[in-house]
Amino acid sequence: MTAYTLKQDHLDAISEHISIPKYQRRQLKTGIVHIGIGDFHRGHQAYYTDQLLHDTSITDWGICGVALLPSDIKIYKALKKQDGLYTLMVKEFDGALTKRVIGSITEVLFAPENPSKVIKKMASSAVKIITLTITERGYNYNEVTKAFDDQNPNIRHDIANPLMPKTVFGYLTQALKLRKEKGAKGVTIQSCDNIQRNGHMAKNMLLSYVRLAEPSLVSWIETHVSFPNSMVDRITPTTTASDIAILKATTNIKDTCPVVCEPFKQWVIEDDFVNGRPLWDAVAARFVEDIVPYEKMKLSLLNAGHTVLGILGALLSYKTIDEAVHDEDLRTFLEQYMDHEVSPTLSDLKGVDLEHYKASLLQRFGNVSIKDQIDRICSESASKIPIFVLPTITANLESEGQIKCAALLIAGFAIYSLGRNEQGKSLNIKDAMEATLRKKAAQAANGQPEAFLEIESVFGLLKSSPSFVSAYTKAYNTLRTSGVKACIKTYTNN
Ligand code: CS2
Repeated sequence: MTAYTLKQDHLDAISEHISIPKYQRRQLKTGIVHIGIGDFHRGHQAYYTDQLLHDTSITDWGICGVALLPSDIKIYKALKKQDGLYTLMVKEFDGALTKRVIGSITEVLFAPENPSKVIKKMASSAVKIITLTITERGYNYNEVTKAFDDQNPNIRHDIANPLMPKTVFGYLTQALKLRKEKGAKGVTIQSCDNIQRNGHMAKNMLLSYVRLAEPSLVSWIETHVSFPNSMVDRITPTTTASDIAILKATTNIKDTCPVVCEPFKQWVIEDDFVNGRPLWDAVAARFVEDIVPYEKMKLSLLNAGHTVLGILGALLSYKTIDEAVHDEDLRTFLEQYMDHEVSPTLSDLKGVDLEHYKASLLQRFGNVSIKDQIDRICSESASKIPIFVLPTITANLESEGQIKCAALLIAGFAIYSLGRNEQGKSLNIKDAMEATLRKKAAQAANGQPEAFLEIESVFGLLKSSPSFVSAYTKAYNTLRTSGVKACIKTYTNN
């Protein structure tokens, strides 16, 4: 069978083996600029939009994908070569693979190569929405001061070089300034990141930047730009060489950047769009007035659940989330954490069957086909823990609720940060805070367990809570003396 590189001109040739976009891609107008064209965006928002373009005759919601960071060059080049096309490989529970070519990304730009092109694109009047998947760290929020980090060298760079920005804030500011000057309509900035009240976060951080860099723009933004909160959910493991090979072997497609994902997907969005929006609700996205309870549920159960399985699973030498959740002891421990520590903090959640949600998470984590990498989950834990786990601990400390499982998790993270698991194998710590984590973990192992809690940007003021410090120290010492298995067993037997 002749193999074809995935490209617009080859779509007909490959359509015998895979479902392809049937809509006229070349006629689509770019209505959305998306920053951050990684797997999460391409497995989720770009998929929903592709589905919508298929099901309707709408032509004004093509996506321009922007690769913002110099390190995004690889994905930019791959997508550029493929005319924005890529394959979505959905790994079903029964092992079946559903494949489809996604066509909603119709343009791709590499910001470091041509900043002014990106700014002009974001300012074009056809563009009505700018969406963001820039990761937890991308918001430049300082957990200690609870404010925008204006000392970040890239932020200082953008203030000094407004037309050659490096950060998302520099780009957005220039684009909004241009829109204002042209008298263009307002625009919606929609965060799709795993952050509680992600729209508020985007707005607050952007306005903080604008106050420093372009103060006269503040009031225009306040009246012309909306920032809906949204909850985005679909597990997208890192694509492996074997996924690419399977794709080639089962179709005649050479695709260097397919996305792998689970069948489940969910998108709940606050309906606050100043300049129109796609009918994503026609393809099962949900528009609601108040997103906060949904976000809280997802972040504190799914994402924190991943962190529990990831950190403790890594210490036990597991490589994938399904292996970790199929360990009976670990699963029971996770259930305890969810039932006794997270659920009580979600009492304002109405109209969602929490028990069903938790059960479905265990099933999703257990999907043996997707093999979600523990390395992926543990990466950047220092920015994930404050969002996924800390709010639960803080709420329980306030209400005198249970904190012992969370304390064990943090103690596990202190041991993980030593860089070796229980079998002495080295762990692949991928974290912007790696040096600090390792330093504090070493101090902890040297007879001062509480030293690890001094990393305020991760643990906030937990070090000043006597009940947390005591639960954490107890867990730390038990983990060190008895190991993860024995420790979680004692925690779940009581
Ligand atoms: C994961 C998320 O990165 C992580 O720690 O928990 O990427 C998770 O897979 C997605 O949020 C699922 O929607």
